[in-house]
Amino acid sequence: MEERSLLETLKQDWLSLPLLASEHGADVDMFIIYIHALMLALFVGWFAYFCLAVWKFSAKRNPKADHVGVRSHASTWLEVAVAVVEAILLLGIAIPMWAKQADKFPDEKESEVVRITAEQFTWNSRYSGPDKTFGKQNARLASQANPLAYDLDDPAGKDDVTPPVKDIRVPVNKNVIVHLTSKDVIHSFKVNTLRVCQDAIPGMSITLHFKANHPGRYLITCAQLCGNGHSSMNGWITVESQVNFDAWLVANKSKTGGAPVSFE
Ligand SMILES: [Cu+2]
Repeated sequence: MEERSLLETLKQDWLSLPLLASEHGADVDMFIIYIHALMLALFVGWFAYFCLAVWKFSAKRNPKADHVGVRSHASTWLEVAVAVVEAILLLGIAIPMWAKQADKFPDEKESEVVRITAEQFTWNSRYSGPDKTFGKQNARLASQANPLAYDLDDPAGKDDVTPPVKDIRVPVNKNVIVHLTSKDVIHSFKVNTLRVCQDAIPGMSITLHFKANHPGRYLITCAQLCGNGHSSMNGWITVESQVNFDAWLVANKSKTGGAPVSFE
């Protein structure tokens, strides 16, 4: 049997973290562990203080109330120490981690770029095809047959691939850049296994990136209450080999011919 490290046991058995399938996710998991360690220390510390107070200041031991109260400054220093630890977690770890994700984008040319459009209550994806250029979209072209308003005359869009809704795929061990938006209300694209969660906002295209390093089929959920079908707003992101991914794109290209498919 494969030996599991203490860290893996802690993550899986104690914290019940889901499978980790992305490169940056290891930092997120470590951060979750640090927060839990601080919470554990606070819990043990406060509980010990509570027991001490019940024992030390019982009516039997202190029949007469002391109106001066606490004379030592230990509690003040303890509070300062907790605030310092929290500041280190926020300024030293959380913000730099966020800045790294937000600023250090991989090169689009060397990445797989996918446009994901959220709508009540599903996920649409679109890939740019061999020319690596997405066809234009124009709000004036929106209709029931073309709800995401693709410009069907734009040559750049001729090789675009629009897979069926809720079926998003990415190659393993390759940087993926997502251009995320929403057709109607605010949604949030969340994939626990990839440690990815980003709001999708109508009128805005928000980019995010990740590198999935573990093949599998992972659940996409919507992490923003978005209407009465919110709980059913799921989808699947499949992480697979480049060969399988390319074959899937070709298969979908021939099926849809780059034209929009109908929505659920
Ligand atoms: Cu939603």
